[in-house]
Amino acid sequence: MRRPTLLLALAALAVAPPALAGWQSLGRLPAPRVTPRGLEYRDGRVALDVHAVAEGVVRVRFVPRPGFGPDFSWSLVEPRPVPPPARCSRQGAHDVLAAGGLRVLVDRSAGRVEVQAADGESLEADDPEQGLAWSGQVLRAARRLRDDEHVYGLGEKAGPLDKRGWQLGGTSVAMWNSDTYRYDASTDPLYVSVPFYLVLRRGRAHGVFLDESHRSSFDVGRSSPGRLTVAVEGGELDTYVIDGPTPRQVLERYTALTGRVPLPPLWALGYHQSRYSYFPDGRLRELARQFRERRVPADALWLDIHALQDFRPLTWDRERFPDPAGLLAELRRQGLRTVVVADPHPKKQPGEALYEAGLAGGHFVRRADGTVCEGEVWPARAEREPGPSVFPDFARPATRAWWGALYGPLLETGVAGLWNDMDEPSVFDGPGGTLPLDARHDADGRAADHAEVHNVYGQLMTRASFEGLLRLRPGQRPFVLTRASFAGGQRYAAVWPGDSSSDWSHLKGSIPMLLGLGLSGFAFAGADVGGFSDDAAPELLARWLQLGVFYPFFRNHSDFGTADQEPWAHGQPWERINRRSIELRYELLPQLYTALREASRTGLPALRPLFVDFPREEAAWGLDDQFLFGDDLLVAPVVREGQRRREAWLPPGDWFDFWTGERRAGGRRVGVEAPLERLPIFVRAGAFVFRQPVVQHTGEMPGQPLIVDVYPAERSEGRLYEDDGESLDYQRGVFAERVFRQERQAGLCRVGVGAPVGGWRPAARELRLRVRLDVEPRRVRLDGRELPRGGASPGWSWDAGVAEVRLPDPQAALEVLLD
Ligand code: MIG
Repeated sequence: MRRPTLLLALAALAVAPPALAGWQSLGRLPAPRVTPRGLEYRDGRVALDVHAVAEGVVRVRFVPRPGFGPDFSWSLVEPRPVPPPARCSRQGAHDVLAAGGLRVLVDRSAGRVEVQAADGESLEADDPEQGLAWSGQVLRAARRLRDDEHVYGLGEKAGPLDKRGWQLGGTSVAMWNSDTYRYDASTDPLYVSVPFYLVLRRGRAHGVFLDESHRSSFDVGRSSPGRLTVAVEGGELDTYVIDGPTPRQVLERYTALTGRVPLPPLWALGYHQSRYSYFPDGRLRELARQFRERRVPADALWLDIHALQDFRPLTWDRERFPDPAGLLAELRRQGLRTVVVADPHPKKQPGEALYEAGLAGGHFVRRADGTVCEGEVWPARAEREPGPSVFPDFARPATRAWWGALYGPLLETGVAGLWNDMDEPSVFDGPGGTLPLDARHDADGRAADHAEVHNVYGQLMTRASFEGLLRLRPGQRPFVLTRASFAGGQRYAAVWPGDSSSDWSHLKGSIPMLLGLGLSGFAFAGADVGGFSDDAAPELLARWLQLGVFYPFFRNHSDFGTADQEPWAHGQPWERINRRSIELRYELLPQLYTALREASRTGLPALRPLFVDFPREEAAWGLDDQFLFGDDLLVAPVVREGQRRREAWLPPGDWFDFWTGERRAGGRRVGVEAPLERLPIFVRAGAFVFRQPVVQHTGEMPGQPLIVDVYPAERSEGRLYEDDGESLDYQRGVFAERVFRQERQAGLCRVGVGAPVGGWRPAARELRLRVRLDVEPRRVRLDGRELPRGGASPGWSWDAGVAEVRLPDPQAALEVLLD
């Protein structure tokens, strides 16, 4: 489903030669004003600023107007970084700004800008033929694109990981949040817009962020192979160039600017079961009973729009759910939390409290003529009393506060998390499927139209939800899932890429899509496991569950009227296979949690493409059917029906088959078995893999043994992060972080565990160090004392190449010697 003709028109405009389409280009610039932040050009026609922003970050801001409006951003974290000192000079034909390790060169006579790294490496440069140009409201930047540059990110995009295209044929994408039911690999745009990309050239990385919410497009070498053209249909061309040189550094700096995913509550990382829609209450009770009786682990059940009275947000259908509080409490006693859908379209219902309060508070988006904007969404499709909806103006702080407080009764009913859907916003009978572009928003006192607010509407709704949850449940981590968002929205909600289909192309396509989201700041994301529309065949569901184990967010969800998609829906052997997949997720939770903590601290996504860790390996640049999960696991999913074996590329170094323990030399492609029961997974040599025994839900984790698999290397280090899993105390240092080390030489292996850092300690438990060795050790010593062999704890045993050392976890430093 290709949608917007407008965008095609825009793309055509963007590539037409200036003279033909009425484009004006920047041309000669006047002498700049030099300020403490950098260079500022004004000539009564255009304004161009070249500013230092932070270490490794510069900003190039342009409007074809005499000056800039307020310096406003929908995405940046406030307060903004304090800029490093800037040195401005004139060198040959250029004005030069040197700041934070970057140099910006402005060629005044041609009106061209170039950004270089301190070592002289050219990162970004205007295309020599076309630089900055404009036509009416449309602003365009044409940049040089070199043959050896690979381009990643750009948010939620179907298609290949490298936006240069499968064969460097280029791609062209737009930023315009869209409800795209039954999309496919060629549909663009989708629900989430992130105008940020990462460029990798011969192993060196930098990033470019366009801080503008108006509709934009990115032509990555498609119309012209040597050119990357960015066009925006309003606002400013406000660009941040972010240096690496490593991909990690680019991600760290981009997320320092726009924010990072907050650490989710532990339960949100468990397995979630959803469908459109589970009802009535008895169905939920039955579902809970099935999960527990069949011993399929799960942490949350989801309620979709049939749980609401006539599809109206923030209500309950009292016939289907006469006692929601009772039901939710019953589920909770079984370790199951409940997440409820909360859409942005209350019904226009005169006399009803929500609508009246919204009207009285001036909370709804208005048409250009000042009347309240109406549109048909779900409440218009209700069987009883159908009618139009109105739309909260989430751009307005007072409206966000009002909406956030409306979740109070849901929380009192026992709801654990919120699901913001339809927040593009999707409006069935609206122009282009959304609100009119001239609809009026109130951006904290500044008048803004929907053309500006459209792309951030979902992001702002999730901000209202997240901040509302924080206020209603102080000290507890919020959980919000959203369909629409924008750069910076990673601070408020996890995302899922909407309405996929139950077919293999969508399973495969979810990998580059989620990798791209992770590279765009959205490190907490997951696609509908099993696919949304259509019926999932047994093999597809099994393989998708196996892949979903490694989605940061792991939810099985399916469309109205589709066949059952629960893990047991297809009988045996599928139920057994699917249970095993979900069990693996729970075993690996300590590892995943540590990886998400890292994402929340540095922006490094848990699910990431191999080039992030191996930027110099050419084989990694286009790989999007395998990925890294945390620092040490490499996953090569099965993406085709009937596939029982596949090839995987292993980066240089040694790798171990997760299932068989077999050592495989990397730096090449290897064949690997992929029986129906499991996906190929490899572990990096020197890894510490943190696991626990299978639990039925995260509430069962306290007191579980901590299992640490130690994969051989001469010397290596690993880190484990733990905390209470639900409160915000970790922000005040109430966590436990431990460093694990190994050293091996001539028949001796030393494993050291550091004392935990931080103010939290886990419940009493056993520590099981499982050390891989070539030969059976003669003895094992713990802090100098020899341990008995056998099943006791402390004690050790040997089985198939693994020495397992068991001891009560002292929560203090210890050392184990095996020789
Ligand atoms: O247009 O709430 O993407 O996950 O189940 C349908 C019902 C509205 C779209 C979401 C889907 C959800 C469905 N919603």
